[in-house]
Amino acid sequence: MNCHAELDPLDVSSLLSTDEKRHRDETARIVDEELLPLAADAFEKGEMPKAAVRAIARMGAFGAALKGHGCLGLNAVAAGLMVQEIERADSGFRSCASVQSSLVMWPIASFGSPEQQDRWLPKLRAGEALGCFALTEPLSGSDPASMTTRARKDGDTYVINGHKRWSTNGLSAEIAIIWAKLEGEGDGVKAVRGFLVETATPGFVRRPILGKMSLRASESAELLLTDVRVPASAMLPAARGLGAPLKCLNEARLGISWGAVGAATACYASARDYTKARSQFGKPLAAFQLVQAKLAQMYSDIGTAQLVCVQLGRLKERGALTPVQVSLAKRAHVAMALDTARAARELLGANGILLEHPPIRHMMNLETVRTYEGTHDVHTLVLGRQVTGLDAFS
Ligand code: TGC
Ligand code: FAD
Repeated sequence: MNCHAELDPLDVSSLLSTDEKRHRDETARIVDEELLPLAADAFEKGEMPKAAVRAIARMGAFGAALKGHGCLGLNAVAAGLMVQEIERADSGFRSCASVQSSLVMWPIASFGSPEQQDRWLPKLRAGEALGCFALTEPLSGSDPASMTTRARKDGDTYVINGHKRWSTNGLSAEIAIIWAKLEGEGDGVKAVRGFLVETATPGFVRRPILGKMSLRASESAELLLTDVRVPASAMLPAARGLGAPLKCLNEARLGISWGAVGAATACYASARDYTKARSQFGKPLAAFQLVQAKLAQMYSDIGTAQLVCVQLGRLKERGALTPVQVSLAKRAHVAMALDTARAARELLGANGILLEHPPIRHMMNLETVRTYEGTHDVHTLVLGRQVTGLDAFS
């Protein structure tokens, strides 16, 4: 079941243009035919399948909202609908697409030089190269201002030293955006710069993060940089200060707000179909009031979230979307999707713990989605600051 075909309680489809519906439906078809069949196996093996990267590239989802360099140049709603469909298959697949689009291509398009854009955007769009985004460090997560990675100017080069952690796509990536403080610019957030570092550069070592119980289809890497020397042209010229990576996160968090609805939809559909087909006490599970209460909650929550997504997209299209609105939706939709996944898992009884049904996989994945791109509680504090005018971060 795609996100709209059977589950559109508030007729959100009527708010979409013909073009937006066409992109949504074409993505849904590729998701059904090519991504969904890979999802459980990829989770079990703990691998991002190359076939999934190819399918995402073929649907045009890498950099779908960018203009030029062969990108589709979609509006925010059409791009969001694509993301929603991809996460219906697996949050790990959506993560690969989000990082590539919002955290690698978007900063190159927004902060990069024409040479950087011409060199990397066509390859990244086509999925011929993957990129990763390295902000988090072992001792610097929710508080990226505390990063210790440093770049030192040395003639026509920069020399980078540091340790990054949890970089999605980091094992296969040909290019990494490394966020570091520039020596000589002080220790504050204004010293932060972004560098396009080829992962084959001497001194650049990456290691897989093993033992993950969540987002298993996604690559998570540790990146160790020891005297990594890059040309001065590797710096993103227009990225100055911590605001630059945080602007990238606004893009990715918006995608997560859409994607979480896709994951919730897959869980709802699984629970609805299962409880209609299975009988206990002489009648279908779906005929019991307690079961209907859970399905009704999912139906209502997903419908409301679909509507919020379209509103966010329209705000973005007219340049009016604020980071606080993105925080609101990321926080609310991921929490909703996790509640939905847990309730769906429960409705499947013992069979709900099996990988052959999607809820447990989505449930495990969504623990990561709740944590990355700003934890649930970090977004609570962003909203708290908006409401009170008082900063409760430190
Ligand atoms: P502060 O340190 O005071 O300010 C730094 C500068 O950044 C500006 N800023 C923003 N700009 C644009 N959009 C936003 N959302 C922004 N948030 C802050 C801020 O105005 C300031 O600019 P300037 O010009 O005054 O220097 O930061 P703050 O107090 O505003 O923010 C604190 C906090 C905690 C909200 C922020 O540090 C934060 O968002 N922390 C969470 C870190 C995070 O989300 N990391 C994600 C790593 S990447 C990832 O998880 C990828 S997962 C990918 C996947 O697989 O899908
Ligand atoms: P911490 O910041 O140590 O937080 C731990 C707990 O303390 C959380 O519950 C948090 O909410 C709470 N907390 C922290 N500060 C406060 C406070 N002020 N008040 C109240 N509570 C607080 N990062 C990248 O840079 N690139 C990536 O591609 C990337 N991909 C990821 C993929 C996966 C699978 C995962 C799990 C993470 C990924 N991340 C990535 C890292 C992610 O962004 C961080 O995990 C996240 O920002 C939280 O940081 P932390 O894990 O260090 O937790």
